Amino acid sequence: MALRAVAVLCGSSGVSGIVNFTQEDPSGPTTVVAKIYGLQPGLHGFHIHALGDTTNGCLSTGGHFNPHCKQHGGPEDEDRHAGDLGNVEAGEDGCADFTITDSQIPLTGVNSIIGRAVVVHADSDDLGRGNHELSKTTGNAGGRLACGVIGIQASLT
Ligand SMILES: [Cu+2]
Ligand SMILES: [Zn+2]
Repeated sequence: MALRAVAVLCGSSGVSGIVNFTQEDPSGPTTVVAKIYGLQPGLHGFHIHALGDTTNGCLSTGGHFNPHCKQHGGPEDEDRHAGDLGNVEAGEDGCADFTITDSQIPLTGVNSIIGRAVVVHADSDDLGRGNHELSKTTGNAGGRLACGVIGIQASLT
């Protein structure tokens, strides 16, 4: 039975979107499919943040989800936060279609991302490779344009 979750992205910036999560097997990877609208063309950092708290907008969603106490990186890196999903790329129309399959963001178990938040940023994530002082913590991805709390959806049988 496939586990599913969804986050509806919104924010004060006019950016919106839907992020779908599917995990076919409780011990297997999670596939993320995102459609985001209203972005400036180009790359935008895309992460799971630790908290599902939007009482102060996207600012109150905490830092990147990091249950293993690692440094910031890219999704392919050994040393990365679990929540580091890299960048989405928006076209000239401001829309981004993004798909990734990742093993560090389960929908069940102690490291579940349910109840946490998805955040899309104003700038590109340097994946920890920039020389900026924020590279190893946030990828220097800039402001938080939109976010959404990850909620449980009905499972697919
Ligand atoms: Cu982020
Ligand atoms: Zn990170």
